[in-house]
Amino acid sequence: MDKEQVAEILSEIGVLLELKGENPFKTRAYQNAARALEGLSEPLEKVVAEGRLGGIKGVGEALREKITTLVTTGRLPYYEELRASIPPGLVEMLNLPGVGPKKVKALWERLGITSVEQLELACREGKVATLDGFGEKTQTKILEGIQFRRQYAARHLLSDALSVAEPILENLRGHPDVIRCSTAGSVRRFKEVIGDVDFLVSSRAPATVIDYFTGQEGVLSVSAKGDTKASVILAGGIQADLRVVSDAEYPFALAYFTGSKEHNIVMRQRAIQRGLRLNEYGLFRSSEETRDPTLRVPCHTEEEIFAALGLAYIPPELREDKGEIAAAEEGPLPRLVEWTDLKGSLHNHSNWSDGRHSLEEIAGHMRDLGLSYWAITDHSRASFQANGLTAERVREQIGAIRRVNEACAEEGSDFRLLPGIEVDILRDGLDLPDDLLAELDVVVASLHVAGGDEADNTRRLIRAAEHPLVHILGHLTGRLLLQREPYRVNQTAVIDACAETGTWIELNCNPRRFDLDWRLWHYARSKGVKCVINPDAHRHEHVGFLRLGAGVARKGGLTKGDVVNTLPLEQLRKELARKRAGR
Ligand code: DGT
Ligand code: CA
Ligand code: CA
Ligand code: ZN
Repeated sequence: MDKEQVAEILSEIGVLLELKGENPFKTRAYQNAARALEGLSEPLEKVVAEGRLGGIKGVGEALREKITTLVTTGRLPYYEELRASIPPGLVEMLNLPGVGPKKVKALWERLGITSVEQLELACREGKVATLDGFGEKTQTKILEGIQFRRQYAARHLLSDALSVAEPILENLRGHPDVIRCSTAGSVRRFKEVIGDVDFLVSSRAPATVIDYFTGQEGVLSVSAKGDTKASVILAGGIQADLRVVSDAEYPFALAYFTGSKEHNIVMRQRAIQRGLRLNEYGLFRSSEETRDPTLRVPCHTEEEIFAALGLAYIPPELREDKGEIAAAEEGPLPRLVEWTDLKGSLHNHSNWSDGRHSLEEIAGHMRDLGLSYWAITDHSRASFQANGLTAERVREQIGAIRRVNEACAEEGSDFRLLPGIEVDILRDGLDLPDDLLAELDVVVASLHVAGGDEADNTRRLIRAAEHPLVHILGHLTGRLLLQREPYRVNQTAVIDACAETGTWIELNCNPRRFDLDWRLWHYARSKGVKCVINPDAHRHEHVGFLRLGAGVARKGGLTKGDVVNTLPLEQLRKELARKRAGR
C-alpha cells in the first residue's frame, strides 16, 4: 500500500472515530498523521522498512504500528472492525452542508437515522428541528442540501467527462471503419458542468462502429442501441451518446450536435432568412424541411457551413448564443488563447502550507515541463487549517526560493520560482503587513471565509483590489461546482474596481472552481481587465489544469493578449511592477 492509500484510510479512521464520539485529540491525531504521510517526499515503504516512522511529526506509537501493518500487509483489522460497526449511510450524510460528525452522531443515536433518505423524511416531518442543537434553520438547510445534491446527481464536472471521453475518442479514431470522429455537445463546447457526453462518427459501416462502442471496456450498461445511434453508461455513472452518420452529413451533424441548442436555433433562423434549411442532415436549398441529398449545399467542414451562411468560423467554445453570431458577421473572430500560449502560473502551493511538494521538487518538475516561471503563493496565517504562513515563515521562504533560483541559474536554466503569497482577505483588510507584501513578487488576495451579506463581501473584495500591493484577486466567488454555491458577491462591481485599479482577476482553473465564471469574462474583457489562468496547484498533477483553464478562457472569449501568464518572464516582471508604480 502506498502513502496515498494509507493516508486515506487514516483519515477515514479519524472520521469514523468522530462519529463514535471519541475524544477529539485522538481523532485529530489520525487526520494529522494522514497529512504528514501525504507530505512525505520519499516512499513510505522505505521509511517503514528503515524503522524511521517515529521520526515523522505527529506519528506516535499506536499509529506507528497501524501504519506498519497497512504497509506490510495491505490490511488493518482495526479499521475493518471500525467500519463494520458504523452504518455506511452515516459517512454519506457527512457530505451534506452543515452536517458534521457531532450532528450525524446525534441523528443516529436519538432518531435512529442511518441514511440520507431517512434524514430527508425526518426533516420533512419536522423531527430534526426538535433535537437539541438543531432547530428550524438547520433543518431547512439540511433539506436544501439534500435537494441540491439530487438536482446535480446527473451532472458531472467537465474534467471527469473529458477523462472518460478522450480515451474513447482516441479508440474511435483508430477504428478501421471510422472516417471522421469528434466529441460534440457540451463537452466540445467546454461547459464547466455537463449532462452527458456526445460522440459523432462518420462511417460506411455504422453497425460495426456501434457494436464496437457498446462493447468497449468501461461500459457499465447499454441503455439504447439502434442502427445509427447508441447510448451507454460509463464508469462514474456518466452517460455517453454516439451518432453515426455518412461522411457527407458529418459536418452538418457535427454542427448540430455540438449545439448549443440556443445557438442552433439562431443559425436555423439565419438559414431560413436566406431561403435555406439547416438541420442535422445538411444545409438545403429548400423552403421547407427536407433531408433530400440532391438539394444539399455541399460543405466538407463546419467552416464551409458558416461561410455558406455569411459567417466567419465560430469556435465550439463560443457557441452559446451570447453574441458570437453577430460578431462572426463582422469578420473573423479574434484568435482565442491556446493552452500552449501559457508560460507559467501565478498561484500555487508548496509543502510550506498545504501543498504536497517541496520548492526544489516543484522547480524541477515545472522546468522539465518547459514552463518559464511558477509563483509559490502559499496560504497566509489566517488559513490555519491549511497551515498558513506567518510573516516570519514567509521571509524564510523568500530566502529558500532565492536559493532554488540560484541553483537553476547555475545549471544554466532561465526557469524561476517567483516568491508570492495567497493572502487572506479578512473583514478589515489583508492578513499580512504591507512591508512584507512589498517584498514579494506576486500577491494573490483571496476571500476564504465570506460573510453572508453580498454588500459586505463585495466591499471586502473591492478594498483588496484597491490595495496597491495586490496583483490578483483569487477565486472570486469561492464556488465549488456541484458542491458549494458561490459567495454572494456583486461580481460586476468587483470587475469595475479591478478595471479602475489595474488589478488582475484569476481564472482559477481547478476544475471544481473555474472561477471567475466564463460568462463574466466577456464583461471583464470589455472593461480591459486582464486574466491570469491559475491552476492553484497543490501537487504536480494539477499543472494539467492549465489546459482546462485555457479552454474555459476561450469560452470567455479571451485572447492571448488578455491573459497575463502568456507573457515571457521579463515582460511579466514589468507588468507586475506596473500597479505598484502607480502607472
Ligand atoms: P448536456 O448534455 O446537458 O451537458 O448539454 P448538451 O448541449 O450536450 O445537450 P444534449 O446532449 O442534450 O444534446 C447535444 C446537442 O444536440 C445540443 O447541444 C444541441 C443539439 N440538440 C439536442 N436537442 C435539440 C433540440 O431540441 N433542438 C436543437 N436545435 N438542437 C438540439
Ligand atoms: Ca451532452
Ligand atoms: Ca446527449
Ligand atoms: Zn490557493
